[in-house]
Amino acid sequence: ELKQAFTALYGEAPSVTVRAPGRINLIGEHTDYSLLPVLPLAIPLGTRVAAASDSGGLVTASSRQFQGTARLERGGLGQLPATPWHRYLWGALKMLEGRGAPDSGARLLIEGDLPTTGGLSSSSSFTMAVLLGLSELWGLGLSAEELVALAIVAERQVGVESGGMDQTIIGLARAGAALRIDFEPPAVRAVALPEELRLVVAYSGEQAPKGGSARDAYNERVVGCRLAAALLGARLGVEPGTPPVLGRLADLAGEEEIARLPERGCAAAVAREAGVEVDVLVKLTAGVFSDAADVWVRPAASHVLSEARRVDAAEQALGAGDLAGLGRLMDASHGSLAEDYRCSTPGLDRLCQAMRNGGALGARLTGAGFGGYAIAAATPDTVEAVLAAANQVSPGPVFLATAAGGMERL
Ligand code: NG1
Repeated sequence: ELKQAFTALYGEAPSVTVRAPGRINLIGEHTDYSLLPVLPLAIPLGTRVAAASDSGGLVTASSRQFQGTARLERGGLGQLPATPWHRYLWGALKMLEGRGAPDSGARLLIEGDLPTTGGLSSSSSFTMAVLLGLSELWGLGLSAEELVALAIVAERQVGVESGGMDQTIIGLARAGAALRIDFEPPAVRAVALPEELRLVVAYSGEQAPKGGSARDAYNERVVGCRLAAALLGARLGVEPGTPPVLGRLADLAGEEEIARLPERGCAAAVAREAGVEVDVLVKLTAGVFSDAADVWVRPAASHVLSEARRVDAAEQALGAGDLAGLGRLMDASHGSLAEDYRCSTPGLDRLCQAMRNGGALGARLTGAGFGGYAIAAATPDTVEAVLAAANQVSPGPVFLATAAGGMERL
């Protein structure tokens, strides 16, 4: 069907088609950019790209879901385009500058069935699908790992200083399993999901657009983690990295040190106290965060370091088939995200509570939060009641997730 639509649009058949999944994250939220572990799984919804070559370095892209045809010259990409979805194409093309024949262009048709309202990784699915499609089309021979690395920077150039969870799970997912992802040193391992585990996914009704307010709220959290890492590094006498990351201190910072962090602080003051250049705290891939803006510091460290321990515990619970234990960890994760990380919303809280009341073992927001989606763990006995409870408060979609494979050429 995608090939037919492509042929109808461009008057020739595509030479390459690829797909990239979306994802939910079981646990390990807002830990990736502190280089601490995550435990996501790919879902069957995703993005498909059909592609054929064009000459002169022109890349044309159309979609039936997204309005407005994109026309980008590889030789003159210029500034960030105005249309939100064109930006991710632009980000991908920037990463391919200097690769392949300079005059290779492309015609693309991009189709997705992944909701773009936030939380299911539609932006990374899109970026990964475009990068894989172009790599195959232009014979660049990039490996999945290389595409993951390119996609991470591509999205940061669009403005969200994200970690690497989404791109990694989309690139490397295994069907039927979640993936425990570590970032330092980089490692992935498949974590089998107990046969009786059911995962309910439900929309809160609140959009979390990564092109606007959610982007700023996200970057503010990234800077808060850097400030906490810089202060802890200075106080513990440990080099926290450039930029400073909490992952370097995770085994060293005890409750007492975390409790002594300031509730809030600005980068200028933290740089003075920690004896670091203010740039390492505020410089983002796209732009600079204000060094005078006060952000949450202690609660950020408290969430991130406790969430990393919950990832370890959740992996163990899955291995032991302890679904009740997994559920308790999911509830604790949501509580920490809501109270300390302040990235939940009334809609997400209500949805999680409704699913717990409906019999879920546990429920939490998934992805960055600020709106978007929540997930709940259930058993075959309770799943119908949890779905019904979700449907009572969610405007939809509400669906059951299965663990899909990673991106592929079709
Ligand atoms: P969402 O907003 O669900 O795509 C974002 C980041 C992740 C991770 C989570 C929070 C992007 C592309 N992804 O996910 O890296 O930090 O938030 O755990 O921004």
